[in-house]
Amino acid sequence: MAVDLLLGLQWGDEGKGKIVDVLTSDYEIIARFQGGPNAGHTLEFDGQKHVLHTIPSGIFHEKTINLIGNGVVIDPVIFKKELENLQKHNIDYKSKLFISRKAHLILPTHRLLDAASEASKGKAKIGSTLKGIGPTYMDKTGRNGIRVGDLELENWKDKYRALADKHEKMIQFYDVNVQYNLAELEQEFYDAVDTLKELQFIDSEAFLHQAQKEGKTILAEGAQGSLLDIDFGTYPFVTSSTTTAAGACTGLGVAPNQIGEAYGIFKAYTTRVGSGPFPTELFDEDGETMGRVGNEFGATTGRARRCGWLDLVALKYAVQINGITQLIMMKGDVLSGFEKLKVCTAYNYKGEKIKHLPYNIEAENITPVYTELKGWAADLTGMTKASELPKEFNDYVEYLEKVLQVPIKVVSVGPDRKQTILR
Ligand code: 2SA
Ligand code: MG
Repeated sequence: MAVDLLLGLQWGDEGKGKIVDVLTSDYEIIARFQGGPNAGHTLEFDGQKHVLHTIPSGIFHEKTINLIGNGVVIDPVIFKKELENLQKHNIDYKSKLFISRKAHLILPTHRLLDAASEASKGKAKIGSTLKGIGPTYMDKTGRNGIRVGDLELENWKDKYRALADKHEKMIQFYDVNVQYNLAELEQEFYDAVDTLKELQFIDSEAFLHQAQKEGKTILAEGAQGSLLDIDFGTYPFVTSSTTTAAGACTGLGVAPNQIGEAYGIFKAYTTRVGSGPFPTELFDEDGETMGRVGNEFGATTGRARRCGWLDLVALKYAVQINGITQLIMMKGDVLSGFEKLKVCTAYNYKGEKIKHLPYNIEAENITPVYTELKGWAADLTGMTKASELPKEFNDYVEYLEKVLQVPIKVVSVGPDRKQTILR
């Protein structure tokens, strides 16, 4: 059985958590392949809201197996809190949550290094989530990291000590004001590691190969979005992992020819949290309306998200890099009430009209070229069938399909599982 992918195509927060949750009844295994607790996947059902950071979004389904792959970075402290929340809701996670031995651990000092690095950059800061993501992936590629499998060794604390001591020197080197009490943080970390060790650590690539052989259905769940990819995103304002389709291969051990459907998920407009270029960003009432109606606040840090019109140039780029086969459009309901909708179909770049994402998309070089479409007034949030959707909404969707050359199979009109319409 091929492995299907679900990927965010913008700057994250497209609504992946909700869609994985909706799709999970079709899959036996959900696997996260990159990122860590910088992600915030929000799920709403039965009048309750849950936010997951490291745990795959299939955890609320009774029979679904959830795998945290080798490409993920895990902070035991945050992970423990996620488990406690599951416990509160009587989710029996022990039998259906597996962790790759090759996944790397986020240490308390990685978080401190993240803060020190950001503080040292001043105005040029990345706007990271301060979860230690960058420093942990640096230690991974620098071949210094501590992996989940190391926790099974007698002497893992020696390894930990050596790395944490080195980190402390690095924090001093940054020469910025980062306050901390390492003894306290370490106690919390050790406690959380004990909880983590109650879970099943596995050789996850072997597990997945076996599952594929047995014909099990597998969905790889992406975190963040394509424009935050370490290679293809708006570098350096990106995260430190491969958020695009290739990341599922390196983050799970799935061969490229074993990828099946690639579902691409995007919002009907664009948002971004943190620093970095954003050509279609709005600073007016329209942007303010999107933020307010769309409740655009980070699920992990609570930060207000920047909002703007849909950028089809950037979206097309993401569709191509990921080989997207089906699109899912989120938050169409937020655009209800706009008389006119704009979509960016080209850029004016250094005096020239271009239709691709250039090396440098800083605001001083680029102005978006917009196409205007008619808006719709109707409230979509109570709709459950494609036949109920207004004509202007369908025109909007069909216009996007024409530009992107990929069908939009699902539209979401609200946060609840039920507010999902198949086309
Ligand atoms: P990091 O922490 O090193 O990965 O940050 C680097 C950049 O990546 C952005 N980033 C994100 N953007 C949107 N959503 C993310 N997750 C949370 C959520 C965000 C939150 O799902 O709501 O709660 O604020 C996410 N994670 C990383 C980040 O803003 C930096 O620009
Ligand atoms: Mg999110």
